[in-house]
Order: sequence, then structure tokens, then C-alpha cells
Amino acid sequence: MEPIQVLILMGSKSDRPIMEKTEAVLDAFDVPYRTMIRSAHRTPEATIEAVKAAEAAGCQVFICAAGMAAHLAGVVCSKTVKPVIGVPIAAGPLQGEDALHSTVMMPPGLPVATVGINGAKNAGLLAIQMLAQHDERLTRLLKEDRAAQAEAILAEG
Ligand code: RP5
Repeated sequence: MEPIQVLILMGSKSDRPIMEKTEAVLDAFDVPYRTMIRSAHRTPEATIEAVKAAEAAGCQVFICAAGMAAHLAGVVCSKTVKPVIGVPIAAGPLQGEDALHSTVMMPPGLPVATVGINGAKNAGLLAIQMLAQHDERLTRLLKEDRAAQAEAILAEG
């Protein structure tokens, strides 16, 4: 695997339309990443292999998106001490309530930083905030982004 700072995992190709928002953020901040489809339930061994390969490639933050009984972020957390961000995806009849609870309600000792249902953009930004703690370029870009958001609101009147 090429050097990366972030690994995006998603449980299914059906999650991709949502997770493209995470990719757009990482692209905008010029952060190297890799995206893979791996499922905690359907491909457990391959999921663990992906975590090992990403760490060997320098990965600093994992972003894991899954819907329904969403255990992907938790499984990844069990295999790394790098920060793990979980994105609960609205899939199936419970529309993400199931994924939110199964992602956020980790047992004590194994934290997953969980964003809102379909919160793919915030997952990307949170990953960049983590990386920015040791990166002045990213800190500057984050401050510019916040200023641009404020300007856009104030321009509305
Ligand atoms: C989860 O089940 C996936 O992350 C997806 O959100 C949901 C449905 O998967 P598919 O049946 O569309 O593959 O594992």
C-alpha cells in the first residue's frame, strides 16, 4: 500500500455515495488516504488485514462507515491504538438509529469517536483536526475553513 494518513473503510459499496463526502474533504485538504470496502461480518479476516496494511503504510486515523448492526468501527478499534472515527450509515428500516447505537456504544476501554448519522463530512474534518495537532499547514487550512463558514453565514444577512 502507498503511504497514507487516513484509511476509510466502509461495510458495503452501498455506503459509497455517503462516504464520497469524506473523500471530498480529504481531497480538499490534500491528505493522502485509501478507501476500501471491508465488512466486520462478511469479511472479518480481510478487515483485520486492512488495518495491519494501513498501519504499515503510516495510517494515523481510521474512518469506518457501516449501516445496520454496524460493528466495523468497533472491530477496527480492537486491532489498533490509532484513533477510530465511526460513521453510522442510514441503511435498512431503522434508518441509521441501529448503526448509531452499535457504533457509539462501545464498551469502556475501546473508544470510537462517532459522528452523526451519515456524518461523512464531519468524519473527514475530525480526522484532519486530529492530524492538524502536529501539522501547521492543516491547522491553517482548518482556520481558513472556519472563517469561510462564518463569512458565508453572515453574507446571508
Ligand atoms: C452494512 O449493511 C453496510 O455497511 C451497509 O450500510 C448495510 C447494507 O449493506 P448491503 O446489503 O447494501 O451490502 O454492513
